[in-house]
Formats: sequence, C-alpha cells, structure tokens
Amino acid sequence: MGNAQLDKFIQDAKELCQPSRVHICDGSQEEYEALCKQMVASGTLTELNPKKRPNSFLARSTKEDVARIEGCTYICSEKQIDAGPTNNWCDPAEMRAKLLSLFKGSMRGRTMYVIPYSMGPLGSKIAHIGVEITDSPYVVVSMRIMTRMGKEVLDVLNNERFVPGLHSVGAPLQPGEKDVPWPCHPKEKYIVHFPEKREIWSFGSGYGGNALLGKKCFALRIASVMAREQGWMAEHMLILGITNPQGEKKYIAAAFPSACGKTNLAMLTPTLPGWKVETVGDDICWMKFGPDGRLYAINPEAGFFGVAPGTSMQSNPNALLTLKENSLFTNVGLTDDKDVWWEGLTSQPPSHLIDWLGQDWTPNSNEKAAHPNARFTAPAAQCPVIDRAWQDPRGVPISAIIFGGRRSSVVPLIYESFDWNHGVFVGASTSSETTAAASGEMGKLRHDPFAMLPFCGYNMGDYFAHWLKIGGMTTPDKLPKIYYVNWFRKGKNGEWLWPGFGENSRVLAWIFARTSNRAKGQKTPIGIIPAEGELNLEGMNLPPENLKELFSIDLKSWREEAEGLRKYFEIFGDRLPEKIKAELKGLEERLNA
Ligand code: TSX
Ligand code: MN
Repeated sequence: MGNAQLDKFIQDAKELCQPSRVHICDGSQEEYEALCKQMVASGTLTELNPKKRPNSFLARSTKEDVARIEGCTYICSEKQIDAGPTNNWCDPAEMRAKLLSLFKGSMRGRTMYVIPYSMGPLGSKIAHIGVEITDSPYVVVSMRIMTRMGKEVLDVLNNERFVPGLHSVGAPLQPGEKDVPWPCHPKEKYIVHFPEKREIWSFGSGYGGNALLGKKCFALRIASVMAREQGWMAEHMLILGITNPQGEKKYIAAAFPSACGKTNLAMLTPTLPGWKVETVGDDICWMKFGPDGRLYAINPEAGFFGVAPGTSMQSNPNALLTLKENSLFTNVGLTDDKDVWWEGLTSQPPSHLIDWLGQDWTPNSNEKAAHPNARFTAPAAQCPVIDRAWQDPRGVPISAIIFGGRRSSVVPLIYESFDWNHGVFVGASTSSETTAAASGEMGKLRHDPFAMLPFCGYNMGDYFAHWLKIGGMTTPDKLPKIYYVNWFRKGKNGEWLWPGFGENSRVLAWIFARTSNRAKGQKTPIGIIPAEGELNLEGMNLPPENLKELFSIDLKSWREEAEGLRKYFEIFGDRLPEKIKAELKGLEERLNA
C-alpha cells in the first residue's frame, strides 16, 4: 500500500538534496553486509578480527565530530516561550530558510538512504514510526542495530503518520572527488526540531545522537511533545526487571544524568543471593496507562549505544558479553590482533595499539587510546540478561521510578518521596556533579531535571506540569513510587562510602519491599529512608560509620540545597507549576521545623 506522506517526503528530499542515487532500505542482512563492505572499501570502517569479534567493525570519526552538540540543537516552536529557558530556540520560518539553503545540493555525489523504522515493537500501541532520510551509510547500519528497521516497518505503515527526519552530513562530492572516511561539515552543524510539525532536520554531523534521529531527536524531544498532547510519557530512563528469591518480579524505571552508570544499573549483577536483575532498556522509556490504570513501559530502542570507556568485566560484564559479535565500535582503540580496547577495559593496557585518531599508541602515550565519548552499538537481543518481556507490545508494569545523581555530599544513598507530587518535585530537583567526561569544570553541580535537560522538546516548566497531570490520571495506589538515589557520596577523606555496582541490589531490594508494603521506612524532612535494619547489608562488611554517613541528613546543607533549587526554579518564571512551588515550600518548612 502506498503512503502519500512518505512519497512526498522522499520526492521533496530528492529535489532539495540532489543525491546521485536513492536507496530505500529493506533492513535485510544482505543490505547490512553490503553497506559494511562498501564502508570498509571507503575507509569508514575497519573489520575486526572475525575469530575474536565476528561481524563487527570499528569506525573513526574526525576530531571535530565526537559527541552530541547541545549548542547547535534547536527547538523551533512557533513561540519562544514554548521552547522554554533550557532549550535553544530560533524562529521556525527563519530556521527553515536556513536549513533549505544548507540542504540544497548537500547530497550531491552521494546515495540518499530512506530508513523506515519503528521505535518500539511493531504493532505495539505504545510504539511509533519514523522515517529517516540520510546520506550516511554509517547511520543506516547504526539504525539497523538501534531500531526495528526496513521492509517490515513499511508493511505496517500504510497511511499512518510517521515522524520524518532529514539528515545530511553536509559534505557533497564533486564529480570524481574522492570521499573521506568520515564526511561531515567542518563548521555548520544544526540539529533542529519543529515540535508543532513533528519534524527533525539534522545537518553537518555524522555522530550518535546528532545523526541517529530515532534516539534523542525522536524518542525523547519529539516524543515528549507527542506524549504531552496524548497523555503518555517519553522519558530518559532505563527499564529493569527485578526478581526476588521467592520468584516475584517487578519492573523499575530509572533516570540519571550522564556519567552515573545508567547502563551499568540496567544490566546489574546483584550481590544479594537469589536476586536477579534483567534488562528491558538502558536509555529511553515510553510509558502509557494500561487498562488496569497502571503505567506500562516499553523500550523504544532495539540496541544499546553506550559509552565504551570504563566498561569492563568488573563494572558491567553483561554489556561486554553483549558486544561479543555483530557490534559497531566508534572511536575506540584498535589492538594489534584487530580487536578493540578502551581505557578501563583491562587493568593492563596492551603494549601497542592504534588510537581513535588512527595513530600508533603505547601506554607511554600522552593521549587516550579511546575518545572519552567512544561508543559501542550492539543489538539488545544479545544481552545475556535481556528481559523475556523486552519486546512485549503491551509493555511492562512499572512499580517504581528512580531518579539519581552524582553527589559527593548532602544527598543520602536513597530516599522515597511522600507521594506522587513530592516525587515530581524530587525528579525536578535532579542534579549531578560534572565529571571529566562532561564538558565544563569538574565537580560542579549541574541541575538536570528528570535527566531531561538536553532532551525535553518543549518548555521544561510545562513538562513538570505534565508529570503532575499524569499523577491525576489514575488512583494513587496504581502509580509507581518515586525514589532518589546517590551511589556517589564520599566520606571526610574523599573515599566512597558505598561500593556501588552489584551492591546497589540492596537498595533495589528495599524498593522492592516498599512497593510490596513489606518495609515501614523512616520519615525524615526530605523523604522516607530505610528504617533501622531494613537495608539488607548481610555479607558486605560495610563499616557502621559509613552507613551512618550514607543516611545522614544535615539540615544546614539541605537548607542550602533548597535555596539553590529555589534560585534554579526562577528560570521557569510563571511556567513553574504552583504544585512544585508548594513542594519546595513544604521542604523548607520541614527543614526549619
Ligand atoms: O556505574 C556505576 N555505578 C552503578 C552501577 C550499577 N559507577 C560508575 C560510574 C561511572 C559511569 C559507580 N562508581 C558506582 C555505581 O554504583 N559507584 C561508583 C563509585 C565507586 C567506584 C569504585 C569503588 C566504589 C565506588 N570501589 C573500588 O574501586 C574498589
Ligand atoms: Mn542517554
């Protein structure tokens, strides 16, 4: 069956970008292999040792194209106030004119690929379809791992509406001109969203979230706008299943700013005997109310696009096992036996490798072997602990939502919100100390409400209001309980108070107990913490003074915390919901009582 919107999208893109060829992707293995072969020939990809890492490749980008670029990311709503204080805004007509001039002839000498894809299991009522048009074969093979892509999507598209995304690396080829391994535009980069029209236009970058438009652009920025309109939620959250020793299972969603180990939590190996954690997703969560009034979540993605440095058999064995084949690596080191390496993979670095810039590297080199934002792209199905319901079109029922951040002081290991509205306030208050991996100074506190700061497609104040509204759409007993965790609190000598990683299962077990009414908790001015003895610490030798410090709530520091929040919330002006103001006032009153 034809689709008029699709035919017009392809025709318009062709006329504007003037590619040499048009290729409609069918998503087949043959197509994937042909594109990989073509990219090996062009120097974009290096094939890894098939004995060590079958059907896997390495890509190296240029120095200038290594990460998402928030400064070049725009929400072009009709009115600036609807993009809000946390987004870059530009007048949509002005931006459209700019984009039309940039995209004019931008695909000359290249193939224009049309990628029909589904975010979420095909046929799920929570899923949505997108079509990305791109001149990058790297994007095509990445999208094949990260989404359900190709003919099967066209077959269900019919006359349904889809989210169009037009992407060009912005490097047209003159007749006879030889291509470079990583084409991109040297200066002009634009990642543009038109929320009212539900369109994405991305120019100049070939990297990650700038170019794989299904992920941050669609599944978060555009989807957050659709979710608000339609009464559902598009969140920057992992989804995990947790089973207790009695075989009872619950699902938890969790949002963290970058560099907090979200993928590690999603694939956790519990140290608590008899407990099991399984992964539904590690980055994005779409939730809709089910017929029973509970929130059901799907992972709209089909793969993991994770930060490689720091990923090891110690920090995340399940991620490493996921990468054993059929994986794409970007900006990692290449070992002499044609395998991959990055900082933190092994305690002993190889004595020689080729670094992410293609230069010889030894442990004595001053540069890093892998770029700090080097990535792996791997099929979720290959994860050894992938949840059996990860592709269930109905989604999984969410019992708890966790927020968290990296805080060396003030914030306890875990607390629970008093109710939904207080939980929304807690989510809005999410903040994290910057690490070397993020841009800016180290250790500076950055507010990142709901970990959505760079991903909300509309005014963040209205997004808080949407969360509050969701809480009124069902009965309180059906809503997930809301938590805030901090794995990163430090003692007086700068030592970690909590071992983290698999030991975090003890915190998850308390959440499990609370959501089953099996733990009574203990009220504090900021929320509910585990009552004496409720956090299972058996077999871990946590010094009692660490436990005390992990849960200490210093009223003076928390008054400063509330003051900082009050100041931060000012940026939202009259779009800050009254209920959020009331929650802040409530916190201040409890701290002063
Ligand atoms: O991912 C992390 N998690 C969550 C795991 C499920 N990391 C890595 C953060 C960077 C992405 C952590 N780092 C966690 C954590 O819970 N905790 C810490 C801090 C920490 C680091 C090392 C030790 C203890 C705490 N201990 C030793 O190195 C022995
Ligand atoms: Mn993310």
